[in-house]
Amino acid sequence: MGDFKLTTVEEMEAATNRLLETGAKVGADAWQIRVKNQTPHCKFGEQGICCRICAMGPCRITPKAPRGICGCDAHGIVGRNYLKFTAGGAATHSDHGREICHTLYAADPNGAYKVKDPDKLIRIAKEWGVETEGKDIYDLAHEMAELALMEYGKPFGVQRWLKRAPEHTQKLWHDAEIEPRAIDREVATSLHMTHMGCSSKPEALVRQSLRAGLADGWGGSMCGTEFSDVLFGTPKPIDTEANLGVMNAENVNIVVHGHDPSLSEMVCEYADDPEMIAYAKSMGAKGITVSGVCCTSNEVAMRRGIPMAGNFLQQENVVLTGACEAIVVDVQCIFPALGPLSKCFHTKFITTSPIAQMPDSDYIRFDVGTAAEKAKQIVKTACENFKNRKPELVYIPDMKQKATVGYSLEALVKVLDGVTNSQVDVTGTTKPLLECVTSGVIRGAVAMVGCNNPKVRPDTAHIEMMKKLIANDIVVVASGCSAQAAAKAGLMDKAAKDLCGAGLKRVCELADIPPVLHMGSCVDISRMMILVSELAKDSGLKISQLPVVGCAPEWMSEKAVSIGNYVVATGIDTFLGVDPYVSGSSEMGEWLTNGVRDWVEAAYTVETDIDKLCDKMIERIEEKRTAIGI
Ligand code: XCC
Ligand code: SF4
Repeated sequence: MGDFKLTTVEEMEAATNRLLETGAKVGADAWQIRVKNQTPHCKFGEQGICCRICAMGPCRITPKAPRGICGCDAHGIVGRNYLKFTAGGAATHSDHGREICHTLYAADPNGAYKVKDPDKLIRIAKEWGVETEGKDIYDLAHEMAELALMEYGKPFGVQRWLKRAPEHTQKLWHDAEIEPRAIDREVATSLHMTHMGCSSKPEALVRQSLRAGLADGWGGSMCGTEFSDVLFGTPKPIDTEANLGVMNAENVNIVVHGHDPSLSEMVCEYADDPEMIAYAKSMGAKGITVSGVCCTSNEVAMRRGIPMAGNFLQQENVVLTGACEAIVVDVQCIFPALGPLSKCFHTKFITTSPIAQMPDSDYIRFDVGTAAEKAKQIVKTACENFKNRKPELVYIPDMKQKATVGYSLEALVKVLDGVTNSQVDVTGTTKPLLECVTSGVIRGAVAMVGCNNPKVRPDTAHIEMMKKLIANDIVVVASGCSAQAAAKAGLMDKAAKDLCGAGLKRVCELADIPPVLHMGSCVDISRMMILVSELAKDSGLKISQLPVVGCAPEWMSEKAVSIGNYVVATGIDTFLGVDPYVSGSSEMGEWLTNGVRDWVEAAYTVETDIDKLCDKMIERIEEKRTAIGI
């Protein structure tokens, strides 16, 4: 086994506790403290049976008051809340995708944003029936960006990307009337349906939840992923490191946090600039270290090998090291707590997006036109802040793991090519992977995604489940904060193959991959949707027949529910470790865990006991294998 050893959750917790001691010294608040203040949570909220969508309320459902003032029952209230939750997530992912389309529209061979993967752009253009012959690549980029932007508001027709799904899946969507039309329309329709006096029938609300989810995964998120690849390059396997130890006490530390790579790409660019490095040195530092938190981190890790400082519930920890000169954020999953927290240290909390403005931050508004200049300003500000560090407060836990990341679908197909006996005929398809699955060398795959949530001991569910899955020869593809949990623990180190069953271990050796594959940020779950689509097409099976399931054991955001809905709607059984506020309605529970199966051949399982959740997934994978006779 060599020297390889996973980092345990206990070790990570010990490091966090040491950082919280620093926090206590400077009077800092922390989520660990706030959770206590918020416990117990409101029971009505937890069960989803509180309604405040009109000013006759708020209404709460109790045995004595089974209906709100308008007469809506628990099922209607829970259903509307669930759809609103989904719409919030779909809007958020899709708006991120829209920003990327605008960045593509501004791409310029002499400007800050270039087309780094012209081949991919041409491939998508052909897919969309756009003439590419003899066209300047930037003209094509602008034309494609405009077409993509039209997908958000076109009056007629359904999403262009749906054509990527197997015909069977497209037919299911059509028959169930859940094909997403314009992306923004599905969000608006959802909010229309949940207005006072519109839908209160669970079936209708669940149907629209799936549709709004699909507008995200097969619409806005897919735009985000595909055009980010065009702009910044399609990820390829690359080595990096993960956990707080990637921060460097002698360097200027800039932490990028959020989701949109447009900003972080530029910050990384300038942090690498010799002029900036010299500037950092003139301030007494040895150099500049950029590291990341959350999905922005995943984006720049996948494309540049920028190390990952941590995931969602570690965002305060990076400031608590006392060695963070600037935490630069764009959008989503950013704790407002970073404002007051950064004031306890020398850290500059730099917000950059009109979408995510927060008190106690320095707002350096970032836009595509001024990207280069603003990124430079941010890096300079961080360098100048180095001298304000309080050395007595600096403590960076000596904790990091190696990780190989960057498994886009394109990269995955390529590396797995090496695993087959018949490599010549199957190049460029998922057949090698299918071969491993049908022969039983790999039993199946789990897509592990989503956040941290204090309701689950942070990272434990992600890490423990992954360990068990790979030991059972089930390959894991991961994204978002789940991927970072894996990387921090060491599960994305190729040496982690030693924790696998014999079959998966052999595959890891042959393909030279880790057993947990980093597929990117949360919008990149669209990559997973394309992967299963390709697997279905190449095998002649339905997506729902593949021994593949999805899992979000520690999820917390609206985006995660939107994702869950499109993963289920794509035909993949999805396992949740946190209840989506539906326990107050037996009908909603029944629709989500069973009823939707009639439309899309998949459904949810909610199980808060993590051991059981994992066993249920393994069971489901084995059931699917038996059903197709492999
Ligand atoms: Fe946010 Fe994407 Fe969740 Fe992590 S996993 S906490 S949504 S950063 Ni998306
Ligand atoms: Fe109460 Fe009905 Fe208004 Fe909701 S919509 S707050 S249940 S009266």
